[in-house]
Amino acid sequence: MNYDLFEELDDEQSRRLQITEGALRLTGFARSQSASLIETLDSIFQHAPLRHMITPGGHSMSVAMTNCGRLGWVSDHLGYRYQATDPDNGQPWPAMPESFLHLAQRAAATAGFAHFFPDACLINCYAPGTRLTLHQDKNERDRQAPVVSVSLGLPATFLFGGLRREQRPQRLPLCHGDAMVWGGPARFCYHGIAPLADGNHPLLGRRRISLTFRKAD
Ligand code: MD3
Ligand code: FE
Repeated sequence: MNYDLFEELDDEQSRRLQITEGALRLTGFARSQSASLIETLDSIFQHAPLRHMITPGGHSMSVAMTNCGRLGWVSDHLGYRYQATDPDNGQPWPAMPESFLHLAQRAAATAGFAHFFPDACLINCYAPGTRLTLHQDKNERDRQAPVVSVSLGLPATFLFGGLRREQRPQRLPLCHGDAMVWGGPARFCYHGIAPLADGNHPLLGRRRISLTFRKAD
C-alpha cells in the first residue's frame, strides 16, 4: 500500500468543491506549477502586451487583457468577438503553451469533461480596486464545452449568480493556484469579480492574473 499516494488522492477530494451543478472549484490545483506559469506569461506579454480594451460604449476597461491561442477575445467600438490576430499589431496571438493546454485539460477532466480542446486563452490582469461587473459569457460558438479558469497572484472574491441578472450572487474566495471548471447548467450563469483588495503577492506583487480557457470556435 502506498500511503503517500493515498493521502494525495484523499487531498484532491477534500480540495474539490462543487459550487452548483456543473461548477467546480479545485483549490490549489495549479499551485505547484505557478512559478513556471508566470514565467511563460512574461514571454506572452512581450509579444502581446496587456492592454485596456475599449467597450462598445466607448469606455476603457479597468481589467488589462491579452490572449494566447488560435483565437483571442477582443472588444472595441464594434462589439465583442474572437479573432485570430492581435488588433494592436496585426500578428497572430502567441500560441497556447503546451503547459497551459495540459493544465486546462487536466482540470476539465477532473470535473468530468474529457476531450476539452480550448482554442482561446484570455489573460486578465487586475490591479487593486479593479473589478469585473456581473456578466454572462456568450461570445463562444461552442455552447457545450466547459470554461476553465486559473487564478494567480492576489486573492479575489468571485461573484457567482444565476441565469438571471437579478439573482443575488454567492461570494467565493479565489486564491493563487485555484482552478475552476464551469460546464453544463453553470456555463451561462452571471459572474464577476468584486473590487480587488490591495496586497502584495510574493510572485506577482500588486496584481491578480486569471487565465480563462474556452472553446470559442
Ligand atoms: C462562470 N473572468 O473573462 S474567471 C471573463 O477572474 C471572466 O477574470 C473572471 O469572467 C476573472 O469572462 C472570472 C471564471 C469564470 C470564467 C467564465 C465563466 C467563471 C465563469 C463562465 C461561466 C460561468
Ligand atoms: Fe466571464
